[in-house]
Amino acid sequence: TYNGSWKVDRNENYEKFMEQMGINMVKRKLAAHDNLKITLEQTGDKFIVKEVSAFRTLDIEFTLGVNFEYSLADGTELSGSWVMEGDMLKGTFSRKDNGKVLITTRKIVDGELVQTYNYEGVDAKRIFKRG
Ligand code: MYR
Repeated sequence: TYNGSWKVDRNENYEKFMEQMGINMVKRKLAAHDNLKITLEQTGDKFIVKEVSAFRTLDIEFTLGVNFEYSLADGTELSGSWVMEGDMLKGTFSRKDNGKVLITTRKIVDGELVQTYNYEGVDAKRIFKRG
């Protein structure tokens, strides 16, 4: 189960990914150390995600397979949805400003929550521990 609180422990290639997203260097440096904590609460196909970081606190609600809107901390707006593929969550979102697609997945691996990101050929990971 994904339920519970997860604190980011480490990143892989996240700065390159943010660069591909067009985030400037100052913001990338800050975002690499955002102390992101997410709390996931799944009930059937509905999820509530509480996101807390150095930048903001917000609650997101979505239903698997149903489109919703989400804004990144820099204001970039995305629209898309999460689906379950086996025991992995897969999110397909497109940017409203340029139509380009961001793919993200969440999976539990050895007790850690591994979130992958792909945008325009660049892959990254953020790995979270319970806490
Ligand atoms: C959630 O489930 O946490 C809410 C929906 C997440 C949508 C996609 C998140 C992509 C975040 C990319 C960070 C990019 C920083 C440049």
